[in-house]
Amino acid sequence: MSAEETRSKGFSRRSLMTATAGGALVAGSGLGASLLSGGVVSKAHAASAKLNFEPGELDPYYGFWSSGQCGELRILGFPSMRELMRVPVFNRCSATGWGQTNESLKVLTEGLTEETKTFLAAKGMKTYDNGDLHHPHMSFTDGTYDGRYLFMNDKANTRVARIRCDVMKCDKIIEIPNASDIHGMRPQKFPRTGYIFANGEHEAPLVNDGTILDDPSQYVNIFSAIDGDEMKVAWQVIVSGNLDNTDCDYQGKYAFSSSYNSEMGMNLTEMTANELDHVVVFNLKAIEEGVAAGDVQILNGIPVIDGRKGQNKKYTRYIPIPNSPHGVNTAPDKKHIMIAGKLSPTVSIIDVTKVDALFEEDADPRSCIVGEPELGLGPLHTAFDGKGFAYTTLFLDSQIVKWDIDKAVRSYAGEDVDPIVSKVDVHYQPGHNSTSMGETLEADGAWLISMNKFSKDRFLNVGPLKPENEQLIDISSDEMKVVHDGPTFAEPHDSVIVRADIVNPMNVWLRDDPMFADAVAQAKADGVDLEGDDVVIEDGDKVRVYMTSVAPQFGLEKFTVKQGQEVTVYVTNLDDVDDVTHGFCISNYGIAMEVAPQATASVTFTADRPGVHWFYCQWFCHALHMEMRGRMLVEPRNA
Ligand code: RUQ
Ligand code: CUA
Repeated sequence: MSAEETRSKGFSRRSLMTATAGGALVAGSGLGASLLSGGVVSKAHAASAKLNFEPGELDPYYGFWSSGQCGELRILGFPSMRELMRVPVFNRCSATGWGQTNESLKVLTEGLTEETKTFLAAKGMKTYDNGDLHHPHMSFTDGTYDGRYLFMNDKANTRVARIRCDVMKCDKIIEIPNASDIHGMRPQKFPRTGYIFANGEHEAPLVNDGTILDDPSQYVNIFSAIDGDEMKVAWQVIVSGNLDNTDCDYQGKYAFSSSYNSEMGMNLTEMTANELDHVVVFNLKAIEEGVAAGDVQILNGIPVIDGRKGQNKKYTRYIPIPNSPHGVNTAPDKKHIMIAGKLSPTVSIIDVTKVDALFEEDADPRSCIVGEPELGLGPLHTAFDGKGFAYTTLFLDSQIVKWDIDKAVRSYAGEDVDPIVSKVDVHYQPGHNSTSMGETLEADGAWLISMNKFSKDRFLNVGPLKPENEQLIDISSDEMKVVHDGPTFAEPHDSVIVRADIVNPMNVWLRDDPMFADAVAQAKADGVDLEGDDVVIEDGDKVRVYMTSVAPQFGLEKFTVKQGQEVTVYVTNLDDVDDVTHGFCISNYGIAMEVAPQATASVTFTADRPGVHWFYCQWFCHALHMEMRGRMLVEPRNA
């Protein structure tokens, strides 16, 4: 059974438990949300108006939160802001064994370049230990979330990862060759995802092997389009200026990336010298045609197009934008894209229907700008309510400004109207903000979250390192109301808020899930029935220990290995009940992992410490959970 079929099987099983058949249909078939009845939307909307949840009451939205330097993805119930789960991605996780189990190591290593593997191996490492996860975004079909995947970037080690929403586990991580330090990242909105657009933020020599060092004139920046189904880089474009944030239109024609350093400066003075930086427009069809026609160089197996300023104008256009633009956000009106000025108090509005004309000879690159309202100091990111209003964070002013898109356009055209509706103070220095369903065609205008970089005096003092502060804002009326403060640990940059009916994870694993296909294959080769046999197989210097778990017992009360043998323990959790997760921890061996219902998890280590070592269940599963233990007996080598 293919991964795709496995997932659909999961979805159909879930649909039995799902109240809204429409949600399951969309999730399972990958069909558009156009199929969703208005009733589903308005039900969520009505439920979303309330903030206080009774014990046991479920939230109307999922919040998917980045965690910055922590490298994981967090799942919140929204708007209650209850943290529900942490999904390890670029980090190590003591609880789940992410970074230690064979299943997670496969995900963490298979997408690395050979060069990186060699570099890490020299340090005795299999994969990176850290990540810097800024931007989580869900896959789209027909302009709205489809509940299939979440994608996210790692700025620290130039990677992009994917989480399967049916099990809420990361199933792919790829390093992006040729690029340096992926920052802005967005999925294609239409017709579907499709591509994941990923910005290389920092400029470097295209072949970065030390031949070119302190010669910035030879540095380039790389924009990547990743195939989100295959998790492979489809093509790349060399650009002028660095790349910060990115988004794309609802036509499926263009992607847009902001550049805060069009100067290609190497220090602060150089980087902020120009009055105008730019946004790069990527013409997707022209680039695909260029790739097909072979107008590329192949670098690390990837077709790379030259889209630098003054090069082939078919592929890219550079739109001048006031100093150091940052956020790029597409409005649900299908027409406007907001570029936040950062050092300029303005947001520049691009009209996507005027972008075709930019690719004509001698076109004025600013002719697609239809508004540039002055909103306040330090505009960083913009969110939308689907009612014609935009909400921009003002980092320096510590405010959110609500403004009228139509009035901003009319005022740019000369009419005497003020686009600003209202402002609200936030605490303090907001970066990203997100509205409920706000980056989709189904933006519902119920809630906005302001992700503030500083909390200062808002909470009890915990020492010099302070939490950040996220503030929940009711945007159902013109006056925005801050209704909740939520401290967070480092550093949730960005979030998406997704209607709950779109997300339908399974309750237990399917036994044929691809996540543990390797374990299933090895067991088959060993003639072992994972769901019944508790055996130890000795294979030269290797030992494979197969055991089942059913609360409150492991299938083996002990197993014996010889010092120096390479041991792989496979634990299959036969419990088929919601929430009966077991753990497997070997004391004083640094081994620990999670084994969720119906999953198989495995870990490989060298038994280099002789003696009696208890293994125990490290996940509270039963009244006799403490008794769920056994012994690993390691015979000394010279005994
Ligand atoms: S960026 S605070 Cu890393 Cu998302 Cu704007
Ligand atoms: Cu099994 Cu605790």
